[in-house]
Amino acid sequence: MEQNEKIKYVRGMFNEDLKDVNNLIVLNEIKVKYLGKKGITQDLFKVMKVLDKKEKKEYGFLLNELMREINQSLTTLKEELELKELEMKLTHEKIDVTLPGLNITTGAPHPMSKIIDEISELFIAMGYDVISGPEMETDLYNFEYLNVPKHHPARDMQDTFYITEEMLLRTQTSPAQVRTLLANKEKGPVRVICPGRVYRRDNDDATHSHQFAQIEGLVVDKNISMAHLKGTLEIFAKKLFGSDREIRFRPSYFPFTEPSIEVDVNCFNCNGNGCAICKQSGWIEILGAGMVHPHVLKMCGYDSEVWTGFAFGMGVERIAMLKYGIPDIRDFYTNDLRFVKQFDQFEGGE
Ligand code: 2NM
Repeated sequence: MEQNEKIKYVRGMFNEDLKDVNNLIVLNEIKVKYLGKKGITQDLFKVMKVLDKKEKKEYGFLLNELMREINQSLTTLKEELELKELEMKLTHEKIDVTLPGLNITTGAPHPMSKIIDEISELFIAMGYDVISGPEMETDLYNFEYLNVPKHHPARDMQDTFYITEEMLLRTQTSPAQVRTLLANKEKGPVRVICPGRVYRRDNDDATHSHQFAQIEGLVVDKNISMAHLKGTLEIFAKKLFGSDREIRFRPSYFPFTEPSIEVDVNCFNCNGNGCAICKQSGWIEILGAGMVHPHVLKMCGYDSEVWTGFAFGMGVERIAMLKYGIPDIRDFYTNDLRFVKQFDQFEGGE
């Protein structure tokens, strides 16, 4: 019964080996050692060939029993080890929900977008439409329709970017308003503002830029007077610079308005007493305006005996610099995120 002893021996050896198994890798090595193609149990099967019938029956029975035991032990141990490894993973990979989160950086609207939106909203609330027009314009819309005479210095090569003799970069947004008046087939009332980029041949410095933003407004209706203009701009000044603000008109000149005025707001910093911001005058210039020149209305197809209108125009950067205390116009264009980020905290109005 030498072959039966072999089975006993293998069983003993297997049980000894099993004691050292403490992970799934070693378990698999043991599995290959005993059950693999060249494994120990294969050798035990080879013995069958040389046995007689009676021996074969007894040996086969014992061998089957061993195989069952080995399979059973390996399966049980595998399940135990898998469970142990899962538990290890769960304790080690636990998520600490008290750890601080990652910083998510968010964008902030550019101060120019903020102020343009705020100003637009306040005119929209008064019933204005917001219009836009091309930045590349013709001499006709930019100058001729606006009553800017042929030899006015603004038309000079020194002051305007010409593309050809006829085409130019608009020097104000008014040509868009001219287009609105011309397109109004019924020649009915018009109430629009036009925010947009304009271009002038200036040398850039802290207060000048060859490209800047303007917001111009235009109201045309029957019986529109300077009083409407003053009331409108007062609402604008109070909304943007605080409810204590007052405005004053000073006479001025624009070819497209008659009379023409400059508009000042009393200083929001010193309340009109005099400080560095208002240069000790108590007043700050915020825009130009006037009653639309009858000739401009006529050229656009309006009977100037029936229709009158007011118009105004402001430089947006200048307004934003005053409101936010920005010292240099170039800060708007250099895209320093530290600059832009500061305006996250500002909310429009009072
Ligand atoms: C200003 C000052 C005064 C103005 C005039 C017009 C138009 F198209 F109706 F004639 N739009 N804007 C105007 C008037 C602009 O900017 C300082």
